[in-house]
Amino acid sequence: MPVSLCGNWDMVSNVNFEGYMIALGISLYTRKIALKLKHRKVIEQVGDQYVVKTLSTFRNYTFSFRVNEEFEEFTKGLDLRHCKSLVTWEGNKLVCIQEGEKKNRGWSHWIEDDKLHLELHCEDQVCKQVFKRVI
Ligand code: YOG
Repeated sequence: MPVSLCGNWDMVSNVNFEGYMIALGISLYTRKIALKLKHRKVIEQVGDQYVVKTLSTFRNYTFSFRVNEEFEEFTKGLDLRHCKSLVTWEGNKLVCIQEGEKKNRGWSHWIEDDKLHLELHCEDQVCKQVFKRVI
């Protein structure tokens, strides 16, 4: 059984978020605002259903899924795209593939050294985020 990702997590680093946003076609104006944000990740699990919230002072993004079950994702408040998404466990990593207009889009979450790690990728861009646990 993989280690639980559940909890409240605050961003401590965010490498190449700019490149990731450019790959998603986010405007310069929005990128300037988004780059300054510290995201909070709230991950909850009820039965086999996960709820992942990404919170910030600018916008929030919440979605839920069941592992191994494809779902329709709409990235409301983000790049406003529809994806067919699938989340699976690959070893200790929770891996999401977001199939849609953008090639090679997805993310993976894992815990390392008591920190929550997130790698976001789109086309040839990789963004690496690290979060520390908060109460
Ligand atoms: O995490 O998808 O935990 O989906 C990625 C934003 C910025 C809005 C943030 C708001 C991509 C403006 C979500 C940031 C750029 C820029 C806080 C990361 C789009 C718009 C919401 C993410 C996964 C895995 C959950």
